[in-house]
Amino acid sequence: MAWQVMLIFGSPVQKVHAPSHEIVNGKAENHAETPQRFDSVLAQVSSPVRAPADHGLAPILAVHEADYLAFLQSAFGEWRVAGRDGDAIGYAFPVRARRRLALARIDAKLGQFGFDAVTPIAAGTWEAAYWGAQAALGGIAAIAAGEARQAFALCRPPGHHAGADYFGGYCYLNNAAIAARAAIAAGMGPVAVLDVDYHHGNGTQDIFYADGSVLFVSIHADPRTDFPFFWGHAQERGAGAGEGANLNLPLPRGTVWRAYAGALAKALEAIAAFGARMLIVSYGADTLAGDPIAHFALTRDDMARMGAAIARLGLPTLTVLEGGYDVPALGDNVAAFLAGLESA
Ligand code: SP5
Ligand code: ZN
Repeated sequence: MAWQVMLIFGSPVQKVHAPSHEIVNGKAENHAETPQRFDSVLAQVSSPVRAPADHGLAPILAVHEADYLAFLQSAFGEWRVAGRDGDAIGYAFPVRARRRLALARIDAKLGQFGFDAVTPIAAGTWEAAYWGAQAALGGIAAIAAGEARQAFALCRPPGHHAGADYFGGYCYLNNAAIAARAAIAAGMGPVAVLDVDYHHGNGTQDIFYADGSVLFVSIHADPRTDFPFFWGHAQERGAGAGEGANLNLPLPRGTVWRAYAGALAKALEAIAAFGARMLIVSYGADTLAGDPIAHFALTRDDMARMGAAIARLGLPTLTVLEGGYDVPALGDNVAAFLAGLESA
């Protein structure tokens, strides 16, 4: 077994994002995406976690719109100025035609830039999301410099539901997309993003949908039954220059390893056929049996199998953390996946 160096990046600043509630199924529930997730992973990873260097806003602006980033930075302050308690959550959303409008009220802006009621903006949201993105960029920089063949970015809040100009699904900045663009800028392309979170990575799909320079492949719960509902269907294959560079592999609730492994084989085949020279994995541990908000039935041993299968591609790989809400088990599940990745 050839053990490769896996460098791990994360910043304690990422823990300052701590929304109290989300609105789901008509009720205010405790927010599932907690700072304790960071600690659960920190306690189980095998090597020390490095605080990333500050790569600044430029690599984030390569993915996200400037007005959206300005909104993320000012939203919580505007919410307070409007006299509101608690965290900022929108209540009206532009279904008919989302377009640039000069909106005045924070409530209007929350709807303009957000697509759900489960993703509050709290006091430290911007700082935490910013440093999560820097963790992903730290991983790319380390691989680009030849310091490591693999890296793991302990990104929370997660990123794969965030688009160029929208937040949602507990995500604000798309860490995987920011890393992919940075890898291309460093001459490491072609890049493939493999998304194995339980939920479809709609933000990553949207960012690269008409691009063609990045292959996006996602294995996820069928959006006919599961969040994010409006993206992730098998017929979404990319557009224009990105035609054919988007592959969705939806699976039913209750999926176990046997069926999952079949989809994973198709995903890996597509990545090889694309000629990827760099891989970014959006890893969510919400595919395991017992996750409180998701409905697949993979096991911890399956995490090691999944990691090993991905490693057989033989590509330099950055893994970024997405979901996984069984907090006490999260660290062990991530560690099992990373051990699999290192074992091939
Ligand atoms: C990154 C990521 O995994 N985001 C997932 C966001 C999904 N949030 C909405 C899921 C709602 C599921 N409802 C379960 C209610 C249990 N009390
Ligand atoms: Zn998820």
